[in-house]
Amino acid sequence: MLSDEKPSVCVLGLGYIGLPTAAVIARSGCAVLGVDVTAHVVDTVNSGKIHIEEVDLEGLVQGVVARGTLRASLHIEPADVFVIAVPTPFGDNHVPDTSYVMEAATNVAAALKVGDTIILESTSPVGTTEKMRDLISKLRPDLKIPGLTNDIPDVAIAYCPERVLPGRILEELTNNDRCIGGITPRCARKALGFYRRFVRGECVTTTARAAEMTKLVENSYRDVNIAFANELSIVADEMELDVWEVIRLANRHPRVNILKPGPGVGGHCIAVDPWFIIHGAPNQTPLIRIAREVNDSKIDHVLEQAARMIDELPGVSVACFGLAFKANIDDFRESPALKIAAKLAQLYGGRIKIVEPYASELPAAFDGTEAELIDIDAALENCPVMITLTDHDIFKSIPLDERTGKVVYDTRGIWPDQPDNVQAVTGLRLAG
Ligand code: SAJ
Repeated sequence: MLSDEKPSVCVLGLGYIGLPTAAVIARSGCAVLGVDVTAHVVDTVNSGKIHIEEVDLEGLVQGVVARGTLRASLHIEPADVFVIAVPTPFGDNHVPDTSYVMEAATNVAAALKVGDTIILESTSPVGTTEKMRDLISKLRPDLKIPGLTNDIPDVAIAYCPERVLPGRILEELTNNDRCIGGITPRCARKALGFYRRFVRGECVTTTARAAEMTKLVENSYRDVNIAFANELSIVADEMELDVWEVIRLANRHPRVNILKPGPGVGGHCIAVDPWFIIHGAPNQTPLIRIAREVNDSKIDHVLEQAARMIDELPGVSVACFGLAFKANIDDFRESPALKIAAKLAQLYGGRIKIVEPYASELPAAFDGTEAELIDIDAALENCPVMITLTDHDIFKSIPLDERTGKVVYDTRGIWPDQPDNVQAVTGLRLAG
């Protein structure tokens, strides 16, 4: 392949990152094959549709599938560039599980030819790209592998983390800076040439290990900062202060920017990635570990407060606003909102009503409970108690006169105008 020719690309994993990535690469004119283990995902993509919710993604996928630059399959095929975007969950005791990455690398090894580039995008513990390289070397002894040969290697291997924010994926895929870590500088330069085809942000090269750590550090930085906000909210509850007002005032300082408290931290990234650093350096990470624990324990704090409020108002219906882990998306993975609402449903049965415009039915966590999915209007008509768990824009736009007289526990601070006689802040102001 000459450098000005468009490479053929194979993207392994068509999830929240892999599918948008495949579509954006296909838009740049490269022939892309998306590979996934789920037949439903493959069929959906091949029919020009998508199985996830993401702004503008369906139109893009429809276009590139219609043009023939993107197709999906259950099986890998030879390509010039392989991009691995499979999940890296953790197992028992928060030990990172890289088995999906290694499985993908095994499949790639079978399809590799001289001149190919393999790029890992999945969030991974430091050293994973080298492990992947070692596996490929074992499976393909006929190839000269970077870092293990004194000759010019036959293939390039690099790590390039995704950094996109759900809800803004397409824009951020194109415009964010990328950090590209090569097993060798030559590998990094090869991968750089590929990303420059579809990334407008700056692409910076480094080592694979530094790039792996950079990704983990970004999400841990956010987790630690959210933990600070969550701890403040618990302190404010104790001191009967409005945490939102305190944060607003403190943020007027030119060098202070406190994030927002909430019911806990969710999603498959920020609540997971810090454990990869902790696992790699357990004795050097007290701050990162405690931040994780503070954010996880915020769920229990909210549950306790909510239960106290509900117990003081026997018999009334309670509307939980939101199940998604963050605003304006349909993603319920690792969602504190979902965990809290499901626990309340177990405790209070049919008194609990769920308002979630991004769900067409209640998730499995509610099986066996009598909780019911209702719309915003029904909640405002029939539920004297309202608990906000997700800050969807549609909830924010409910005006004060529709909330007047309600008892509100607003864990997200979406209704700052809620009068004092109800629960306008994370803390409760119940009589006694
Ligand atoms: N949250 C708060 N308070 C805040 C901000 C967030 O409670 O002030 C909560 C959210 O409600 C949510 C969780 O934190 O439950 C995570 O949300 P998020 O918007 O901070 O992040 P994600 O998980 O959607 O995406 C993150 C991003 N990383 C950073 O901002 C450093 C994104 O850029 C990454 O690409 C993504 O993780 C990933 O895939 O790793």
